[in-house]
Amino acid sequence: RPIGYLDSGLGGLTAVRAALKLLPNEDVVYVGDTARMPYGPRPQAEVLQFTRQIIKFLVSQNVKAIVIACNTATAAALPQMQAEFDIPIFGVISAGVAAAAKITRQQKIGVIATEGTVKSNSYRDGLKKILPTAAIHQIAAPELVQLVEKNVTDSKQQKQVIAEQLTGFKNEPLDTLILGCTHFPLLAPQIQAVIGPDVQLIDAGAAAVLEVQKFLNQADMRQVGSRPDDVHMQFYTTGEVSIFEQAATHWLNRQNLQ
Ligand code: DGN
Repeated sequence: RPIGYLDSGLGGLTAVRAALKLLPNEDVVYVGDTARMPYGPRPQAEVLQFTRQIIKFLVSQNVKAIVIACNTATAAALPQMQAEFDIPIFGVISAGVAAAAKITRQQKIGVIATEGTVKSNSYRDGLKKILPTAAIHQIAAPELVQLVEKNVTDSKQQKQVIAEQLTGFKNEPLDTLILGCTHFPLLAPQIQAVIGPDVQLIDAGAAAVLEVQKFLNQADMRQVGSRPDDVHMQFYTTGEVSIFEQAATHWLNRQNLQ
């Protein structure tokens, strides 16, 4: 049985990318809700409703576990979805929090995310529980989502938008920066170039897949039999198929997607 992933668009592919490395034998069903993205500016109740719809679809595809590979949806819906569905459901925020808490040295932590995730304060609250004295600085960076969704590959334009979105960190020296939107790891090298080489970047989606790996091992739910080059991956989008396929192929660095 496959593992299900969902996002508002292409961002959850960063979790799939991590899964290709960490869970190379596991089949994948992915849903990108491109027609209704971005989730960031939407009310939490609406994001919760969308998340529930997609989880119902994934359950109908007979998945054995689900990763809500979207921080905005995790912030809006995770505990409720875990209560409603009788299947293991993972979010990305607690994994990102744990990874950042482990790696930070000076407890100066930045978070870039969507408006919805920043407003929810999920990262701040999660970090404060582990590191009560940490300095946490959150910034909404919705334009970075558009860079990915619009498949902007011009490095000058990328750099300019990233620098603009991160200006709020100018007077905030950081040692760790949480990429609190699953779209952002696709721009990690460019973000690193703007923020400087000394700041450690945290990929929350990849951290979540690590949790899934641990869970599957413990629960003895690993898929056996299929080889990494034989793994079945199915992608669904609510938006324009050809645009999604082109961008997903580019970002996932794969030849062809189904
Ligand atoms: N990729 C989603 C996240 O991690 O929050 C959000 C992107 C969006 O819909 N704005």
